[in-house]
Amino acid sequence: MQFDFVAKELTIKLVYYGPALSGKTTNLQSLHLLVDSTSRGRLMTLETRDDRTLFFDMLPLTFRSDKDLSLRIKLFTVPGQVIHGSTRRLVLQGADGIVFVADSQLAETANNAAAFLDLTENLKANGIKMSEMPLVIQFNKRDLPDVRTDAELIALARRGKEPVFPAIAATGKGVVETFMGILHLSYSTLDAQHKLKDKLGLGASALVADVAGKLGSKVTAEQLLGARLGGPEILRPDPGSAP
Ligand SMILES: Nc1nc2c(ncn2[C@@H]2O[C@H](COP(=O)(O)OP(=O)(O)OP(=O)(O)O)[C@@H](O)[C@H]2O)c(=O)[nH]1
Ligand SMILES: [Mg+2]
Repeated sequence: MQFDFVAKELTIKLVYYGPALSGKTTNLQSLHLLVDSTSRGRLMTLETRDDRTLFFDMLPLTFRSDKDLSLRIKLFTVPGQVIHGSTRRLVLQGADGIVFVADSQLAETANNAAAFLDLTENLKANGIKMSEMPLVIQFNKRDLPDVRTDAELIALARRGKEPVFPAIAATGKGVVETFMGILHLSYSTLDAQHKLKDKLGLGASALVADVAGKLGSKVTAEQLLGARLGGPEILRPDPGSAP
């Protein structure tokens, strides 16, 4: 997090992490299409010829709240391919929250688990405990055959404390819900550490309602956050529920 007192500008960094081809870049592309041009910056991508992320993608979003506060959200993706481990560690630095994009296909279960372990290790290498990092899990590619069942995902969501969101990033389904989930959790965590509500006059729920409105969402912030599987409330994450 960075806060510029003169400009009243708060910058939050959120990172989309997960195995290769799970749909991290697609999440950012879908958000880029949804956000109107006054709030979004250029989506920067650096890919190989076959569309694999080489370094990272970055999408900057800017929202001005009615409290005259400017909120900049920088969304990053990491490259999922196993060989890019050190790049993932670099991109993770300074993250205020993480979306773990898991691939729902049964055949990808082991790759999800390996990427989750890789995330834990990279956070540790950066001196951060998994339990201290706001984290939401997205199960993407719900449209494909041979995927983990809804019941299985609900059971997994109930076992862990991380909010779990289903998605079809390719059509945009669940993308805003996931984004709101991590924004709410990250801002709540920053608020608890830095008393942002007292200092800036803006709490997590008001922030999410504001951003949802500016995203042109037809449903309320509560409905977006309520799209998580298996639980009514967003809680602080605990470690130990690898997807
Ligand atoms: N069927 C289906 N395909 C999807 C979905 N989301 C993404 N894809 C496809 O999956 C492929 C990989 O998506 P990317 O977004 O490039 O994956 P990535 O996680 O950024 O991959 P790396 O950059 O290699 O880590 C692309 O062909 C996408 O179109 C989805 O919800 N359903
Ligand atoms: Mg990518």
